Amino acid sequence: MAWNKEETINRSEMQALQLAGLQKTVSYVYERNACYRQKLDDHGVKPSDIKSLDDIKLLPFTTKQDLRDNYPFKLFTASPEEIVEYHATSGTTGKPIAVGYTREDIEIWTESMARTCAGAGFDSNDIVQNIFGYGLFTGGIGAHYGAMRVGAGVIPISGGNTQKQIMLMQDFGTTALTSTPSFLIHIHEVGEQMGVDFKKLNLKKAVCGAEPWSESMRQSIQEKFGIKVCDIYGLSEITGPGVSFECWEEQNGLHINEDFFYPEIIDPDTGDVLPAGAEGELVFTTINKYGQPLLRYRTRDISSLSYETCSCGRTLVKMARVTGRSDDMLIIRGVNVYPSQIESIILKREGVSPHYVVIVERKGAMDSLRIKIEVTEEFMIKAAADILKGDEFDILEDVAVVHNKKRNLQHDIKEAVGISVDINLVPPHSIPRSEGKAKRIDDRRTG
Ligand code: DLL
Repeated sequence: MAWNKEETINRSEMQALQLAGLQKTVSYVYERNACYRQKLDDHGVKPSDIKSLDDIKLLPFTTKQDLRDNYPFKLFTASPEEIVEYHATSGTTGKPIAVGYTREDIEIWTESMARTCAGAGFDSNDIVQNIFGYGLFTGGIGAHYGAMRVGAGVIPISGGNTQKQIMLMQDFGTTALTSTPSFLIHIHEVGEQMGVDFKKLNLKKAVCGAEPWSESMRQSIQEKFGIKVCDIYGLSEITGPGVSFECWEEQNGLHINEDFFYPEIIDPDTGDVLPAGAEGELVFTTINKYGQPLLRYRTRDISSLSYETCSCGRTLVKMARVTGRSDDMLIIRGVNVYPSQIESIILKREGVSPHYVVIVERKGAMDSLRIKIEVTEEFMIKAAADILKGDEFDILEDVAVVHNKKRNLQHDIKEAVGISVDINLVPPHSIPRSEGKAKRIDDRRTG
């Protein structure tokens, strides 16, 4: 069930809201922020030039570099007295990107997250274990605001503490989870070792996101926990989690809260706006934000838009699952490769786990890909038992199984992605686990 009436209004009503929001935002940043005024003047555009939604094309893009150059607060439009909350991105190198919210921004964020939670079937009967990290990362607090708004009871456990996560699921009778998908897989793995059958717990649903993941990973989580899982997308710069969300009914594409965040898809090379259905870089303009509104922010995330009707009744445009960031995209011998393409193949094979790292190396002038994948515990136990028994035939059979697994994976990846890869099958638990976003790429190329 939709949470707000704006989720089901018709296209012309939505466009009227969007145009009003866009005009207000452009005037607001022009009047209140010197950097934006300069940028718009340099571009030769005035707020009064925005007469239709199409005129958004007149506006310059904003990039991550603009936010870095103006770190921490130079792109804020609200005064310090108006800002009530700060967050920052988790950038691994250099300074993070700072974001600030006014009271109105927190309200919009909370409503976006309430729509997300309601979209995934959360309500006042639910006990939500919020595994997204609390702190500067927007995941924990964003999910907390939304789950509370739909009336659920929130357990603010944050990330990490795997055994305690499992204990609370059992003791508190958790019904709903919010987490990165990779950490849920880790929780399941630890629980299995403790002899926990997650399907016998009260768990029913989850909202997962914050990192690229595949449809096969969703199927795997649904199957392992016996729950239904909806995707959630967002980025700190725009609002945090809740920019878009999947509905329980279709689980196929994410409805964008487009009355708050106006989406475009552009060709990442030329900046040209692409039509509905075309794949390209997602760009958002916040049209209802006061702390740090962003005009045509280039997300680097690759997706496409669909205006087709959805059986859930929402009319909000849908974006396709984000397969990866354009800066996560590896170009190997001229071929574009996303780790999530590889993930969906790995997950279809038996005997290997969803724990993998894609290693990029340069040998001479050639880039090559090596994928480290853990074999499953069951497979390892059988092989170890055969070695202990000393039965040569069984041991040889295990070696043949490993060999075939490698060959089949190599074949499937070559078919799907178009390049040859090396496969390293490694023992269970040998790849480091993350408590938040998983690190899937190890790029060892220099220069
Ligand atoms: O990850 C906000 C968030 C928290 C989203 C909790 C969903 C749930 P950042 O740390 O700024 O914010 O990272 C944003 O993460 O540009 C995408 O590249 C990636 N990302 C987020 N959600 C998804 C998703 C949060 N569902 C960056 N699928 C974004 C794929 C995602 N990638």
